[in-house]
Amino acid sequence: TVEASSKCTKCFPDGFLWGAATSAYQVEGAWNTSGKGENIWDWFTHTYPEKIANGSNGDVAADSYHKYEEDVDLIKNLGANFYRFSLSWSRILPNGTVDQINQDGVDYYLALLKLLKANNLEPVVTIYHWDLPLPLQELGGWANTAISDYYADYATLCYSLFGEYVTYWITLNEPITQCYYGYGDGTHAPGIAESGTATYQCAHTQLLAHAKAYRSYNDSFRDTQNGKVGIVLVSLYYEPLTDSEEDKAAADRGVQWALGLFGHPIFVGNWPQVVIDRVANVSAVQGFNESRLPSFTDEEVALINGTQDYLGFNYYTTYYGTSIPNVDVIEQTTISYGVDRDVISSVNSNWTQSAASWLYDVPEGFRGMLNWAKQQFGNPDILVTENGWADDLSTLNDTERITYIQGHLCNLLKAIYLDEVKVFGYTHWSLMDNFEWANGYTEGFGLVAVNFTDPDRTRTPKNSYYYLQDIIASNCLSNCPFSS
Ligand code: PNW
Repeated sequence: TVEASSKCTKCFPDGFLWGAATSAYQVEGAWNTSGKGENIWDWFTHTYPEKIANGSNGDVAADSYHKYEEDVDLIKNLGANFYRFSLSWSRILPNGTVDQINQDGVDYYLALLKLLKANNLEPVVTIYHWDLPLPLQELGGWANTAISDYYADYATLCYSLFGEYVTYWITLNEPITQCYYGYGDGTHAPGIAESGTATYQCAHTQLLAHAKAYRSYNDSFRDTQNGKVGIVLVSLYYEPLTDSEEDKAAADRGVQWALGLFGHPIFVGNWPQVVIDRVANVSAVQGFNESRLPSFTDEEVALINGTQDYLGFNYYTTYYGTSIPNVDVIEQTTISYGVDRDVISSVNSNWTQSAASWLYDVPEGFRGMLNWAKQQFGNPDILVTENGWADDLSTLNDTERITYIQGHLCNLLKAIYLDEVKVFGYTHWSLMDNFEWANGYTEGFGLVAVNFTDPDRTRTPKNSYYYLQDIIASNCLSNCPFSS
């Protein structure tokens, strides 16, 4: 009946913000033109094409360097309030350092920012989305704490060049993903596979980098620019495999080793205690003199703590967690993040799997994860900065993505109204199909399809684009039954 269906329509709070996201390496292309320097993804894809599906790369990608006007039109027509995109460090600073600025790169971002402003769209600007300038990798990249100072210099330059246009800054995108895939299993640039050591060193440096950039904004820009600075964190959510206390603890460790690893130092102070204790104990068993987890000095704990105006929060999927059988035997010889963490993941055969092998449609996990962040991090203001679904590139009738969006937005509404999680906006990943890192162009997260064999990189909205357009226009979601 009409009454029943209107009861099942729920609206988002007034002023709720809607947007869609991309990142520089994944969409811009123009990898070596207009003065851009080489970054680790240029180097990684060119040097190890066998590590990327079909040997592809981001040399041209969606060609957003040349087609940003169309991208802005797509955001505008979606009805969104904002566009989340990232700055390419090596496009602005070809060597990674502030002694040489590439004016063409600066002009590109100024043009994009001015066009957004002219269209009444807010930029949500990610300063760093995994594309470290190659000269800084040659110094050790994120395994070297000195990189945190180069990053802070770069971020400070971004505030001074672009800050008059920017309300929402994001310092770093998903440090756990870069530190794990880039320094832990080596499937992402820079291809280092030392998860028991380099992953933690990378995390340590990225936290220092974030904190220094946040402090720089506070000290020199906040008074005049009045923006907000946050970090984007992600984790797989874990449900305990059974009701046992052991499985509950395992599920919690699964989240602590990702969301907790970065959120705890920022929102609470220092690493999560379970991470400190376990890495120290396992390191000792293995014969190390010190924990493989780098420690923070008291000054560094204080430097990092409180460096957030909001939490940028990405959620994709959920697994079941249980601990590793005989972990006490395995840990004697295996030096790894996975053994330190002590979680085995599994899935429910009822969950729909996407074209990305790791991504299942588990919408309740979104609500669970938001509550985890609320509870552990003192109920922060949250901007959902990514949430999305992968299918194969030719699917314009993307019913699975529509189902995914509907389920996740319904759980977001429950988190807002039933659980009082303070979420003020939602960003879909991605605005358009793009270079999906090691999976290249074999799967698409876009609301808009891009024809990657067409030199013009023609963009075509999928059905999900129009579905989300309707939700944004009404600020309401249908078919989401709950009462409060
Ligand atoms: C994010 N996980 O990465 C990145 O921010 C994007 O650049 C990327 O294209 C997008 O999600 C889709 O992969 C993630 O295992 C990688 O939960 C892995 C996970 C989550 C996000």
